[in-house]
Amino acid sequence: MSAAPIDLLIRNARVVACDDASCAVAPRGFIAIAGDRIAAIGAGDPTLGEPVRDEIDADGALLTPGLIDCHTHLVYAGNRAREFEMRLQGASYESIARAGGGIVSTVRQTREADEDTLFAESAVRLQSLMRHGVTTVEIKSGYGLSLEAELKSLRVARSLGERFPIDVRTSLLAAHALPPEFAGRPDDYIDEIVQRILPQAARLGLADAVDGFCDTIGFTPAQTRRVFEAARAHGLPVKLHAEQLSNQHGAALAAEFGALSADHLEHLDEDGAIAMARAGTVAVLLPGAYYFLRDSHLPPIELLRRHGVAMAVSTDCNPGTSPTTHLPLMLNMACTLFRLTPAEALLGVTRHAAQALGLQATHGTVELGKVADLCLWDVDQPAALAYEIAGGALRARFKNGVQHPLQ
Ligand code: DI6
Ligand code: FE
Repeated sequence: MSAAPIDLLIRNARVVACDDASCAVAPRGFIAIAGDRIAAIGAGDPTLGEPVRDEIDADGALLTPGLIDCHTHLVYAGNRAREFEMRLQGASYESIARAGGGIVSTVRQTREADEDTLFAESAVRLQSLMRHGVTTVEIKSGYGLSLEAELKSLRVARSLGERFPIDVRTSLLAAHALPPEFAGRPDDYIDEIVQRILPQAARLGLADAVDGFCDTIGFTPAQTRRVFEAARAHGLPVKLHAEQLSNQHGAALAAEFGALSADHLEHLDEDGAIAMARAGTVAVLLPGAYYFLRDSHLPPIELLRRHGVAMAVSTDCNPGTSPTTHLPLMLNMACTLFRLTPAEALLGVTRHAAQALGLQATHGTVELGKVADLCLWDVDQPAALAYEIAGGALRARFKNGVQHPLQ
């Protein structure tokens, strides 16, 4: 037992530990928390020399790491329900985007919203994520697409992390779509990103990483490379929306820059998977977008497994292709649609999601010395977390060692 005073003792918890093949559940035991860290883990009842400030009886509930949603676009204004109706009548996502709808319609609304409104609309989604067990979230910009509006979005993301008990990691996604004022001049917009937007975001400390959308309705590999070079020059790690609608070999490009992750990957080929494996780039799978677009081109899960690429699972929370804040539902979709095992899915929202954010040293597992971000679930076995369709099994959520009500 550690010498530090214990701030919180959780008794009678069954701790879940997963490897790539399966999840193991320890017999009932305890977790002791000192400050924001896990200070002791043990079987049965603890014999503590130190005073214990607070104590909780988990009564046999499963204990997992707090969930990590490593890919969201949750700062935006408005919604795209009208576009949803158009797609139900046969319009495609690409045709709507090419006709000036899609991402650009959210850009209009996000630019018009003042900072408080943008904060309030985004806070609703953030609180919903938290109710579903999320303790760390990545939030991208990408609905501003101008210096002012990109910085506004990143500031809102940062203040969400300050106002709510959740860690927010931000990514600058200025290279998400071509803003209307740059129509026909994509390379000029890339100049704007690399000369003004990215340096400012970096200087103000508003971006933890840089992302891009490399696709036929996004940016070319050559344009993406320029964004990555600027990120590198400013000491920021990169990640990429790659191979979502077509194969642009974006995953290999991302891997060349040592990317934290390459995301979507429905059209990834074997060379891309090999490049990712070599670089330690995590594959972030987004079954919500696959489902919502009624995609039928499955990401090559078997290739990723064969080459030992770590797989994460995330909501992709965004108004156009994945309007969801239910990360546990994504576990079910990852298994049902992509045939991940429940263990792979759970790793995908814990250890591998931490890796996708570069946080694996401190987050993503229930281990001595790690940050005490934890969830207690009213289920009998780990697979039940992926089995339930949008279930509500979360009993308690702890952020930095403190339990917060699930309002
Ligand atoms: N791929 C996506 O699925 C989201 N962004 C991207 O590059 C969709 C964004 C949107 O449609 O608003
Ligand atoms: Fe996305």
